[in-house]
Amino acid sequence: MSEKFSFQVLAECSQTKARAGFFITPHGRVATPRFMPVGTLANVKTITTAQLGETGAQMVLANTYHLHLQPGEAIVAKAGGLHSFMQWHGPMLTDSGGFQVFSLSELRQVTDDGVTFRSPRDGQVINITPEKSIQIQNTLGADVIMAFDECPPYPASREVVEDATNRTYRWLERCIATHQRQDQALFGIVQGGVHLDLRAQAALEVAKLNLPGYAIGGVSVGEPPELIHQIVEATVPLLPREKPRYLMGVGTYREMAKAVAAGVDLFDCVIPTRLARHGAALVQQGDRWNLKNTRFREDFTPLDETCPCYTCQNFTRAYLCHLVRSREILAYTLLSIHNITELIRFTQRMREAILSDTFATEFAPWLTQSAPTDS
Ligand code: PRF
Ligand code: ZN
Repeated sequence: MSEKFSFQVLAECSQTKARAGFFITPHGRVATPRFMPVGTLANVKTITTAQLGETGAQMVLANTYHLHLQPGEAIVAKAGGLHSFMQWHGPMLTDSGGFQVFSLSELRQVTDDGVTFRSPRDGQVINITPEKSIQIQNTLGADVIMAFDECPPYPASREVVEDATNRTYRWLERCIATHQRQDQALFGIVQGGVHLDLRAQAALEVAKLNLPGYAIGGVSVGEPPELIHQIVEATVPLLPREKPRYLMGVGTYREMAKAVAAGVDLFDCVIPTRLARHGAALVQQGDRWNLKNTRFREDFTPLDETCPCYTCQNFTRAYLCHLVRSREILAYTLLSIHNITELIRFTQRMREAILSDTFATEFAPWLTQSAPTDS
């Protein structure tokens, strides 16, 4: 494992805890900080893998929970694994299914053994344990696989959060014991809800296991954004400097900027593709434009003059407005390409600013902002 994965810190900001680096995987390196697009079912919704490559994406996510239900990991393995199945030849990460079982399934029951739930597809009763999640992820074959965790809802009683945090740790030990492949890196996940003492306990315990990377889970589940930052700022310093840190499910400008300032390297979120499917574009400064708006009907300028994406290089706001109003599928494709490019560019700009040690001044407007403008 040690030769196949490494994390190099290239530069550290002199005024914040931000760092720029490279996360090296068997399918290539990821320049950090970086946003990772979500390809739940081995595709990023409405765009082709070739288009995905042109957005600047380096590492792409897929989901254990969804792929286990359809088409099943055996079929992905027969195709030669996830990379070959979806023809993405760069780094990939699979989420463990823990979070998705909790957010998507009905009638779920959690015990120390694992989670039992009814498949939303066909009502079949399914059981996923930490061992099963790792076996599925070993079969799918992403470069990074995630520990099977329990993400408590918000709000939840302290007792519920404490139980979930402790169970997540016991599950992590079982994930480590099950994990077989040397060409896959297993990341641990820190839970702990909004309780900073539980976060600290979980971070210290997980950090001791000497894993190739660490994630902060259980945030952005409905709590006020200020709490996200308190949690991130309390957790990150307890994680080793020389390993990548991944903040799960966060992808708004302000939250990413503040997390980068605290020392986070990787992000994922469905926001860019979900907004696209609602006819919305992410524009600089974190604004969201609804392209259906009549103000765009005769606007023959690109969405963003400074954006290098296929959409902005070729089409006008008027064209996008027309496609959205006509509910053409191409609208969602073109907006997804732009929105993903835009979020990756934002993280790339942070990286460049860290490398030239201008991050703290250049991103000060985001770092000092208290009210969210984009969530
Ligand atoms: N755990 C896992 N995946 C996740 C989360 C988590 O807590 C979150 C929380 N924002 C997003 N995705 N396994
Ligand atoms: Zn664009």
